[in-house]
Amino acid sequence: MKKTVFAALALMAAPLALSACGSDAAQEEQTPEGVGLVIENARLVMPPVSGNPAAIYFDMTNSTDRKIGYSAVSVDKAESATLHKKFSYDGQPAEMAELGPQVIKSGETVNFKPGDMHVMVMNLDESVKAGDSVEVTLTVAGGDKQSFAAEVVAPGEGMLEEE
Ligand SMILES: [Cu+2]
Repeated sequence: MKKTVFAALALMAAPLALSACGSDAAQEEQTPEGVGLVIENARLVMPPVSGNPAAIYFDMTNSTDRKIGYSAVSVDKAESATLHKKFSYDGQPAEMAELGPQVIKSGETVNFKPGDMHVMVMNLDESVKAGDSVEVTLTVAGGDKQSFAAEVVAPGEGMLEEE
């Protein structure tokens, strides 16, 4: 039913429909029912070497009028996952460390991105392949949870510059 309506609208507004055509499903906003964190561009980058950790990157915006603390993350089909950050100092090789509790302010956007914050994924199930999606769950202060889907991409496709 939805598709029929969309097709009819597209016919009436052909020039507009052209620009909307290119939108990739993975780029669409995932509006959570959860705690008011809006997650975009979530992707899990497979490790170049099987058995190594995978990394998840995403952009997260606090759409509420209060700050939100978060401290833990889990990923289905993985043994464990942690919030990580890559640090680099002048002239030193970059190092990663696990992050303690984090706070995202009202209206703030935090970018989990290569070379910076990421979710480190240990022992991802071998059945997971590029094109799949995995469910990522953040636990926020107070114990509420926020889940979102991350698209699985091959090594190199997610601007991987670590591991
Ligand atoms: Cu890491």
